[in-house]
Amino acid sequence: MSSRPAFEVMGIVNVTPDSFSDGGRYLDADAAIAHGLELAAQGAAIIDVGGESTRPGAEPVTETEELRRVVPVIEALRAALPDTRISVDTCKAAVARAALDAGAEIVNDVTALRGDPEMAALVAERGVTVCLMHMQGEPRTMQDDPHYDDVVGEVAQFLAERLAAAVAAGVAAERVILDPGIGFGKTVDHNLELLHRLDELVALGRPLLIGTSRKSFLGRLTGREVDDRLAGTIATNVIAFERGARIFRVHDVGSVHDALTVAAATVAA
Ligand code: PMM
Repeated sequence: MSSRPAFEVMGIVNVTPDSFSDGGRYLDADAAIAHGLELAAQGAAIIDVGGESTRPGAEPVTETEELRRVVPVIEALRAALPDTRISVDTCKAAVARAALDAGAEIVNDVTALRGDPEMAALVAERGVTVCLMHMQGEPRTMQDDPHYDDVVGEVAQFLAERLAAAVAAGVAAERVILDPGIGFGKTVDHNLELLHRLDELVALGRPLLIGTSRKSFLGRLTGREVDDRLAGTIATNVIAFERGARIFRVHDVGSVHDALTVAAATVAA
């Protein structure tokens, strides 16, 4: 029983008016902080705090506004949760820098260090962990007509290249998490193919993060609205775990943590 494969649940706190499933719910700092505390109590090892929505069609947010949204939340969570890691979901180096100063220790950059020319140097200099995610296109237009000849091969190649670029910029390879970016410039079939062949991404040798939580492909498969996609979220996370993913970015931390605890126990049995 003691050799159970480890997993970590990353709980999502979106301090945004327009994220697709929880937009507007935690825009107020106190509500966001209370939500982060609740997710930690439910078993989140990491709390991911974001101040800019990356939903398809989302408009960019100014640096000042993003800082205003995330920094007080990170400061308060850091003070209240000494055993929980905090990550900042941003592609702006200035926001990442302020978040790290406020106590975050992971940078979750959905542009995989391509969005801001100063981001790679910042991550290298601070020696922090970075999540590099695949995205085809940019949030405003990424779902217009995504196309791949071989989605898994192309995502794997992209992640390998971004890992190499990070290392070339001075980031330790051991500090890198990789993420195929479910829903970022991908059709339903692309997302399913990535989940089906996840082992090809695990072979890149870095921990894999998966974010399927409440995403639209689950709605397309089940006919469920965004607040009613927990079963699909659990199914995809358990399958991703079984295929080698190790970090699970979700809104419904308690339920997914329970599901992964059971999945991990069966793997070890
Ligand atoms: N998905 C969203 C935002 N940030 N970060 C990573 N690393 N992986 C993801 O899949 C991901 C992300 C969009 O979901 P949200 O609007 O519910 O936060």
